[in-house]
Amino acid sequence: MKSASQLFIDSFMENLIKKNPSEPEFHQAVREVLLSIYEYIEDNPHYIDSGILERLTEAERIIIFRVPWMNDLGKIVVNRGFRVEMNSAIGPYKGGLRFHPTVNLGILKFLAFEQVFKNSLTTLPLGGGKGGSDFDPKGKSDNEVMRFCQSFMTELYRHIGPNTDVPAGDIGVGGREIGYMFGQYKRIKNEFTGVLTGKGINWGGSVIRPEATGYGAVYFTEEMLNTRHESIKNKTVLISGSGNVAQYATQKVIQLGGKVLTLSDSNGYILDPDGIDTEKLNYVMNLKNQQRGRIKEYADTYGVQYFENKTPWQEKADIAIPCATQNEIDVNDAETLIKNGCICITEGANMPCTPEAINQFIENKILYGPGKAANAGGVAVSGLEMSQDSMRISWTREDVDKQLKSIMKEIHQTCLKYGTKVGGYINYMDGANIGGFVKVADTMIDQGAV
Ligand code: NDP
Ligand code: 2IT
Repeated sequence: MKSASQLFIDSFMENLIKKNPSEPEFHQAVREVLLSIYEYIEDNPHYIDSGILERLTEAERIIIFRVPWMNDLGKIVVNRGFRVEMNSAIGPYKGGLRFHPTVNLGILKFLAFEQVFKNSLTTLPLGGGKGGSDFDPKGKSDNEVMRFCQSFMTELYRHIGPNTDVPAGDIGVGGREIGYMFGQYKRIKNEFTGVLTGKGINWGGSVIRPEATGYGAVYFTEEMLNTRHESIKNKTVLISGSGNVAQYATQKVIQLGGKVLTLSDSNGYILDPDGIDTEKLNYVMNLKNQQRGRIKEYADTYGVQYFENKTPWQEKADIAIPCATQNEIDVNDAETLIKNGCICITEGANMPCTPEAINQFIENKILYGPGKAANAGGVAVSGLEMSQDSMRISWTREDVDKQLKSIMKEIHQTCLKYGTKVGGYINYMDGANIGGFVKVADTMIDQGAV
C-alpha cells in the first residue's frame, strides 16, 4: 500500500504534469524536491495550507520572444528567446542564460526552479530565474554571435534590470556573450548598471566570477570529504565537460593536490593517466575559449586515449565531478562508479545525475553533493558582483575567494543541519532541498498571497 506521502506526491505530480505537459526535466526537478521536503512539511503543515508548493512550482512570469538575426550570408535566421522569472521572494530574479540547440521551456523551468533553492542556500538576497535560447553558438563567427546577442537583448532589456532580474552565463554563454549583451543593454537604456553578472573586469565584473562555480564545487567536495577525515590531496578525479565549470574545477583540484584524469565535450572524452597538469589545462583553456576547438585535439597533442561518443564514468577514480549537462550520469554509470571505488560525486553541472543514479549513491552511502549546493559558488559570486556594482567598488581576489569559501562552508553546514540522518549519514540532497526551501517559503508567507 502507498504511504500518505506517496499519495500526496503522486497526486501533486499528476496535476503538475497535466498543467506542464512534455516537460520531463521540470517534472524530475520538482519530484526530487517534493520527495526531500515532504516529511518536513508534514511536520509543518502551514506550508501546505498556504499553498506554498503550488506557488513555488508556478513561475511568477515567463517571457518568450522571437530573436531574428542576420547570418554572415545575409540570411535572416529566427531563434526563440526565453526568460523564466520563477521566484522573487528573497531578491531580484537571478540566474544564467543558456544558448544551446536543446533549450526549450521545460529545460529552463527546471533550471529556474532549482535556481530558487540554490540562490536561497547562498545566504544572499537572490531570487531565482533562468533564460536562454535554442541558438547554437558552435560554428558561428564572432560577428554572428554578436548580432544574435544584440537581437536577444533588444527584446530582453525591457524585462530585466539591476533591481528586477539579473541574468548571467550558463552553457554557451561566457564572457564574450555577456559583453555583447551588456553593450546592447547599455546602448538601449543609456544606463551603466550591473544588469548582468560575469562581466569583464574593466567594466564592472568581479574577480573570481569565471572561476567561482568550479572552485566552489571543489571547496564543497573538500568539505564533504572532511566529514570522513579525507581530502582531495592525492585523490584521482573524473571531470566531464571542458567548459567554464570543468576548467576551473580542474584548476582547483590541481591546486589542492588531486589528479584530474578526464575531460570531455559532447563528442567524447580524453583519458590522461598522468593527470592534467597546469600546462595541459592552459592548453585546454586556449583550445576551448579562444580556438573553440574539440577536446579530441588534446588526445592528438598529448598522445593520450580519446573515447568517441562516450562519457568518462567507466573510468576508475576516487571522485567524480560532472560539469557538462543534465542527466549525464545514469543508473548504470552510477553502479560502475561505485563498483570502481568512487567515494564522492559532486555536481558541478545542474541535475547531471538521474533520480535512479542518485538513489544508488544514497543507498550506498556515497558522498553525493547535489548541484543546488555544490555549484552555488557561481551565483554566489554573481551576488557579490551585484554588491560591488551597486557600491561602485571592487574587492580583491583574496577578498572574493575568502567570501566564496565561507559561503560554500555555510551551504555545507545547512546541508548538515537539514540532511543528517539517524546513524549519521548526511543526505546532502535532502539537506539542500529543505535548507533552500525554508527561507523562501517563510518569506512567501511573510509577504502574503504572492
Ligand atoms: P560551457 O558552455 O562553458 O561548457 C559546457 C560543457 O559541457 C562543454 O564542454 C560542452 O561540450 C559540454 N556539454 C554541453 N551540453 C552537453 C551535452 N548535451 N552532452 C555532452 N556534453 C555537453 O558551460 P558551463 O561550464 O558554464 O556549464 C556546465 C554546467 O554547469 C551546466 O549544467 C550549467 O548549467 C552548470 N552551471 C554553470 C554555472 C556557471 O557559472 N557557468 C553555474 C552553475 C552551474 P560541447 O562544447 O561539445 O557542447
Ligand atoms: O546555474 C547557475 O547557477 C548559473 N548558471 C549561474 C547563475 C548566475 O546568476 O551567476
